[in-house]
Amino acid sequence: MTRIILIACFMVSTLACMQEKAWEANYDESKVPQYVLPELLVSADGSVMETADDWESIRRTEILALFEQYVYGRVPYGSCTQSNEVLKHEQHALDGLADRREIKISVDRNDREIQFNLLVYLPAGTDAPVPVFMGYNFDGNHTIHPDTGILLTDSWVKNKDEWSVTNNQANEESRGMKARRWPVNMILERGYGLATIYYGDIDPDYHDDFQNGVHPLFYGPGQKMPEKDEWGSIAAWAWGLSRAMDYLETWEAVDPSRVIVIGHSRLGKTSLWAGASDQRFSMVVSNNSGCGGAALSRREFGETVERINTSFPHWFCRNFHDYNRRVDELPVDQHMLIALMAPRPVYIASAAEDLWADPKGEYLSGIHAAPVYNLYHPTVLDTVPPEINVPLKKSLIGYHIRSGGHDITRYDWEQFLDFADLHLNK
Ligand code: GTR
Repeated sequence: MTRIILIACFMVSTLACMQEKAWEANYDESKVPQYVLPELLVSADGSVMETADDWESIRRTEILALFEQYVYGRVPYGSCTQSNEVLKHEQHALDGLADRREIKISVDRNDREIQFNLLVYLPAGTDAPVPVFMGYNFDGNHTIHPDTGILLTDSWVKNKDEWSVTNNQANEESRGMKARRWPVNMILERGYGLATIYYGDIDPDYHDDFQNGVHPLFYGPGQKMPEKDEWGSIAAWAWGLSRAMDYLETWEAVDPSRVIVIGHSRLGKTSLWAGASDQRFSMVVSNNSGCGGAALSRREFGETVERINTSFPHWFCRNFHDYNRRVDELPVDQHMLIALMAPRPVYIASAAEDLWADPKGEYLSGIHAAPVYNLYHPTVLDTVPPEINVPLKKSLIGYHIRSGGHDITRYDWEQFLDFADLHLNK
């Protein structure tokens, strides 16, 4: 009997394994399914949105609620106490180019607390409040620049042999290791500040049924994990950006009407959701954000909803998993996420070799969001994507497809800076 059960188990797991192996990403345009996108400008009761006012008072609210309920999850109700402490302040950092601060932000609720460190570089010696790019980093604030003044994070970090990080604790060897992705000096020289946080301070990026990070602060009595429509990690990271924004709003050296939220890859999904859910961000940048970010889910090109929910069960709310195999029934698609930024400038960046993120699907989201932008200003995007390395910056939906692979480079930042110069009245 036991033998039969064992054999049966073996067969089931072998089958499951074969099924797993059988999945292959589609990279063939001719195999993209026929799809119909959900209506952007028709409200749940069938009325057509004709003005920006209709959009803002009716449809925008509906769409935001749909994304909360079915994709990213809503932040649970209830307030927290937030306190901010400047841990370090150096007025002549980076050889006098920058004023650097690190601020510890603590959020308390239900006798629990999380803390995160906001690292901010502002151009030194400027009197007027400055615009600021704000976004998460993947490996700790100390990795974005060799500057020895940056504190090492105490939070859990991914192990990396090449940096000798083996016990999930940051070390000196990792200082500056991601500097290539963060052209701090150029950003400062162009008159912008840079604010960044290690995303693992808010919620470590591995699936633990939401026992660590910010989620438990919001559990009701006896609650062990978020409800099906409550936040996954992406919504938690977006929430963290809003808490950092709360702080920036109190700081006279920063212009709160010109804070640009930026992110690469999973953190690009995060910057989009932060920009959608918090309209204090005046410009939004998505770099190679792909599935669950700028790319249309219904194209199922490269990474799919099923694939992302399987590989990263903690990123989205559990309701999203119900659509793994019926993406065409999702009440939203990602062009609606881009539309939630309107009329603020939004920039979508793709990379030619980053097919997993579906560059064409990222561009199409911009095209299909344009009708909402058009309610405010004429916003026209060509139906075909631009050539590689030919950025589109004039309209409020900016776009480029860079040569090369999945990454955020100096070239990308140059375009984001130009786009901000153009649209944030600098
Ligand atoms: C990949 C994931 C992508 C993207 C990327 C990243 O493994 O499939 O959706 O988020 O990670 O964040 O680097």
